[in-house]
Amino acid sequence: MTLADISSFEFSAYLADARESVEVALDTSLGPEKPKQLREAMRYSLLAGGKRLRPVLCLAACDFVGGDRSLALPTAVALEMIHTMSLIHDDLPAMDNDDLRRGRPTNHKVYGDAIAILAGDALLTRAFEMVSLRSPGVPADRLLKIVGELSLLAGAPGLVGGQVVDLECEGKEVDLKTLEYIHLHKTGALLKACVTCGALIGGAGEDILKALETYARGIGLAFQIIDDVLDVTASSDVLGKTAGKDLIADKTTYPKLLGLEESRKKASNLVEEAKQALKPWSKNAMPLIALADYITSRDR
Ligand code: GRG
Repeated sequence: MTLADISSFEFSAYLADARESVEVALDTSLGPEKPKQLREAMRYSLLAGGKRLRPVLCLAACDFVGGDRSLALPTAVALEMIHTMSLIHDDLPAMDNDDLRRGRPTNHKVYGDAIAILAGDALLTRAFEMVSLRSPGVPADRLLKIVGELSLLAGAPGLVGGQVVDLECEGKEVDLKTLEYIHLHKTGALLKACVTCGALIGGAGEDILKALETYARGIGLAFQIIDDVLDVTASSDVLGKTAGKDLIADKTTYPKLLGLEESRKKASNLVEEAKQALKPWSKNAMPLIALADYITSRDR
């Protein structure tokens, strides 16, 4: 990629456009669920804003392989549903016990623990409905692969496994290897699924999928390192969630093990490695490259 390519690519316009289509699709993804309380609890968290990084990554991966982005929207919505349900459950008293998320009281603070758990469950199952029943125009074999990806990312090999190790490690000495395991599962697995699913919908071949896996590993780990850094350096107002939580919960983080500067350096090196993986396709990769940079430059 030349410097002219980089400067002519309008990342903020790209991001705004992708986010707008995601917001519309999220809004229409929830029908008139009954009972009303469940519907409200699902909408409360799903439509509470957030950076929408995961669905945007899915769309960008579809763009990257020359796919039709509109076909990837239901899957992008599914990925944001899984992310949102994981936040609802993570905030529960039995887990991270938090009362602020996306700048508002957490789901269980508004609807109670039982409804929050069930709203999370309903979003998780709705995610699979979005892919299997609400993705017109996508060949069935691609949808089946995506259902497989989502199953792996959400369950024991992904989010749930990472969360359990994270909970087990609270208040204990944790080495870098274990910390990396937690982050790659709790956070990295979802980001990997976003790019893999977007690329699968666009009809990516094995070589591109392999390169995207390397890209996703880099941005996934970098994203969580920056999350740890922001937990120390940013305010709750800017983050929209409780700052300083890792220290309170006695969690091992990258800043705790490496210090702030080294953590930032590590994140930046990982992002460089991620971008490097896409070099053979650099012209089409501008949105994914810009998203990788956004991960380290973000302030919330
Ligand atoms: C998926 C079945 C299933 C269960 C979930 C609770 C749990 C198991 C896992 C916890 C996963 C978790 C909360 C990881 C943290 C990831 C993270 C850094 C989230 C913050 O993401 P942002 O900053 O948030 O992108 P916004 O609000 O912008 O979307």
